[in-house]
Amino acid sequence: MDDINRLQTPFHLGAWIGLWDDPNSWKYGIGSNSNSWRWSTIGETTQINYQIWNTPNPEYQSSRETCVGIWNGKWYDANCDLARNFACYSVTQQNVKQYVFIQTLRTWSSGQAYCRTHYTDLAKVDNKAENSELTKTIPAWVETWIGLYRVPWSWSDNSRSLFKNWDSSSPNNANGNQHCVAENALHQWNDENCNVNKVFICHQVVKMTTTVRLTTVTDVELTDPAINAQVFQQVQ
Ligand SMILES: [Ca+2]
Ligand SMILES: [Ca+2]
Repeated sequence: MDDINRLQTPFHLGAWIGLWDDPNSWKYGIGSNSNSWRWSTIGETTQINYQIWNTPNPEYQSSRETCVGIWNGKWYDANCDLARNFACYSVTQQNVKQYVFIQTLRTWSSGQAYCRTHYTDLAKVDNKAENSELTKTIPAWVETWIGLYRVPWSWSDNSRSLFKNWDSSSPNNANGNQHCVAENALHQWNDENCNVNKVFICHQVVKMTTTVRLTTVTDVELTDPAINAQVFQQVQ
């Protein structure tokens, strides 16, 4: 809020700030940026980049969909709070993933906790063969959580602050194309279409210099460079 208070000029039509949900990181790829997809068991994406979306997913509807389910062999993003069946996996000694379909309705994170207790984690899928194996364990037309998720919104300068100041109706990803953030006259934030022209606010980090002024009472000759150096060393 100190930073917010430093933004003094109100802009009634909104001013762009550096928060965004770069669609190139999650809509068109598994990605490697901070707001891209991650596997539950490793907490990050893989270099393999295998994906099989049920288009138009992932679409991050209403800014609520950050967990992934599988349905008839294809993936979709959905609200993590929905109760769904889920798929766990464990790894054999031959390093082969074995998938287990759990026929109990749970939220994504509740399913994750169950899988971590009884197996390795929620299902991780790295290639087409594994996706087929997983699909075989799941009855047709049954929505099932897998271990893919993402943390949306990141800062343009790649800093890690989790602070948000959304207005009461944001973010909502209206029309499915609101991936950049502007602040209103009250300095509250709204997700909007990145292609709209707005004024914008930059930032830079200013180096602060501190000056210390000392008064000393002493008999020594302070103009002597050697003594001067000693005093300076003490002050440092
Ligand atoms: Ca979706
Ligand atoms: Ca919005």
